[in-house]
Amino acid sequence: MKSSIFLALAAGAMGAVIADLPDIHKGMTREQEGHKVVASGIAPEVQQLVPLFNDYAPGSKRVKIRYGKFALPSVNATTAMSKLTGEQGTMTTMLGTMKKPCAGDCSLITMQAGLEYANGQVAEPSNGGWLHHIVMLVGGGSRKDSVCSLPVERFFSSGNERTPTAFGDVVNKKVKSSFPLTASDRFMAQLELMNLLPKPQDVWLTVDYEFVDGPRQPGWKVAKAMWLDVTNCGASSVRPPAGKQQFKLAMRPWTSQFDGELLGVGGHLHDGGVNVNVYQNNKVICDSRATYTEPAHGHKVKRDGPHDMNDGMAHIKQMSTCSELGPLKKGDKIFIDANYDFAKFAGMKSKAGAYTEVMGIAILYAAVNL
Ligand SMILES: [Cu+2]
Repeated sequence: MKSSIFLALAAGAMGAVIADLPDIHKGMTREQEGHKVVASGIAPEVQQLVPLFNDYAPGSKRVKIRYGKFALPSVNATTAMSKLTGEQGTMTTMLGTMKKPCAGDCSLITMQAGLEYANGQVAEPSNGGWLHHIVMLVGGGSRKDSVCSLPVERFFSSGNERTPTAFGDVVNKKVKSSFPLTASDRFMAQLELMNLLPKPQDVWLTVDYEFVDGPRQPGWKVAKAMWLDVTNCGASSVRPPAGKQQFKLAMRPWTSQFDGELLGVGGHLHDGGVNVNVYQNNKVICDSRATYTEPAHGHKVKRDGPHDMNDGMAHIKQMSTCSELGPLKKGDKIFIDANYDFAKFAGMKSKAGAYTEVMGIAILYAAVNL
């Protein structure tokens, strides 16, 4: 069971977001928000930050937790992982027990992943640090996944675009929801990081959590993440059909056990992808489309998902998202299909010249009545 869970989570860079959030930082610098840089020292494991969503969730707190350290190999080093993926400078790991923002009851409002160096300086592509992807799960008690029969719930994911995820309608405030946690919950993650520099570097994963302490707010709905995948509950990666430039990958419908409100959804594709359609009872409720970077030259690193590498190829820069999608009813059939066109957008190829595996995923968030 365990290995299949981890396989199912070996997904690529992911930006799950409820809405295209406006400037949530309200003009504050990182320092003003409370992010510390400790010159030639090590930044604290837990930092209190200024809350950003008090207007949605009165009394909310915001905290940054650092996880690590993680030793990134040089981009020139060949590792077991780089042999597998063809991507140099990467490392993957499972985090078994991660510190939570609260020990007892609290409710998550937003989360945002990041990457830092020892002193707290942001690790980003310009200085070599790449957050390839993270998928976070919560286990313990009666936790189970919303879509697949896993004894853990997949609730958060991010790629290097580091898009914040909201567990409620924090922009328009029409639906009140959060992701409640209890003392028995355990956080775990599947993580892939990457180095762009020709020297090893140590980095720390960060997660900024905004949350409300105490039991779930009366009358608030519960946020659920639905991991919709063309491999259904499989390993997410699909070998492109041989000899085809255009193809469609489709998922078996998932039947909702929930009543609630659909908050938002965004797709995930690899290069060559055009769009992900999300269906509710055979009607498209979101057409999540890929936009590509302009091709540029001078860099050899390949990667999965949105980025700005200069390797002479156009790559997926962003996937559009949809929000406020209306009601979700028990019995609704929800599914996706993913469309690829290698004639229009170049697909990734291995050194041997074969197309590498692709994905078709969408993460749908709903506020459900529980
Ligand atoms: Cu992927």
